[in-house]
Amino acid sequence: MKEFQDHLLKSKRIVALVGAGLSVSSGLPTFRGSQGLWKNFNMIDLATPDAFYIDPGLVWQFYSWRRFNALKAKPNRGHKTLAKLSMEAASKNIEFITITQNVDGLSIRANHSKEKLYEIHGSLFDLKCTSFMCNYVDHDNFKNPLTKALADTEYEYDNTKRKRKLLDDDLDKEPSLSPQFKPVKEISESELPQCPVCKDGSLLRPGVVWFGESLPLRTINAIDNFIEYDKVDLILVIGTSGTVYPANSYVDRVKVKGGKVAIFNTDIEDHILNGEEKDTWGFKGDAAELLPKALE
Ligand code: BJW
Repeated sequence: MKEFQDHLLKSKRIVALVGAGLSVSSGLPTFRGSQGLWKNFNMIDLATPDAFYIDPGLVWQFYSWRRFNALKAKPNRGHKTLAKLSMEAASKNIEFITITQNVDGLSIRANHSKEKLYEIHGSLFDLKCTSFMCNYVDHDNFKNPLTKALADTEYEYDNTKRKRKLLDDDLDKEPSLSPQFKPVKEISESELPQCPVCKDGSLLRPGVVWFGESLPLRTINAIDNFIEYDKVDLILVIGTSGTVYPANSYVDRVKVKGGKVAIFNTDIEDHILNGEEKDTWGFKGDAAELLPKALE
């Protein structure tokens, strides 16, 4: 930790690369691993453009459930530490950005600087039109439920005990994973969110990036500029398995230019923990606990 913190103090350009592990102590599940979302559901059936085309009612129930859980969750100390850094960086003469793969909106709710936050996989709270002819996007839509048909879905697959926990105010204190998603009913297209500007009544879809889709170009360009413009001294890799491209490419791009890496994860390979990976520190544990200790 001491060696890492010495480097942190000298670092002038820093990137935080964030994944689902950061929100675990807020009560949200990861994707992979034994408790992960993709262990229980086939991602092809839920998180691809084809899935939405085949069964938009199923996909909307999944995302309605995710929106509900994210709205009930609260930012944890890890989100707050990064948010604080984003706000104080300029006064410390540091250039700092957070690249988050998370769509849960918790970084923004922790008061992370919007300018310095790149939500590369979109947001559960943006809705966008499915028509190629239409650019309509409804940003920051926190309505819950989005339509009458989606109203009771989150309750039907929530057991009473868990429902009480979700509505409690102390998710920060009690890490617990969200209940399982079970689609409960068939919902027709006319009962789903509709584009208000399209005359042909196109559906709105969740504003997230599904497999096989391009990431928002402006966001990707801004990140590329930050990484390529000058050497990044340090990349903090927080709660991500690094399975998904292009997020997983940023670490190597920083390393190639001489930057150092600090990993915060509950699961870290031994050779990293033993200090055998060049220019890489590994801190094993809950990111919400580790980040305040390491960065404040
Ligand atoms: C803790 C913790 C605690 C637990 N504290 N840590 C073949 C076919 C089609 C596509 C491809 C293909 N091969 C490659 C591709 C590309 C594809 C890809 O990478 N696929 C791989 C799976 C192989 N990528 C894409 O398709 C992307 N698009 C693209 O590449 O377009 C080209 C392009 C690039 C650049 C510019 C322009 C164009 C799109 C990827 C979209 C990913 N979407 C999802 C779903 C988002 C919507 C939703 O949320 O439903 O994003 S998938 C899912 O994975 C989600 C996550 O953001 C992402 C990353 O997951 P993450 O965050 O790492 O979570 P986990 O669960 O994997 O890991 C959690 C970690 O936390 C673990 O390490 C735990 O140990 C740890 N942990 N508790 C700290 N308390």
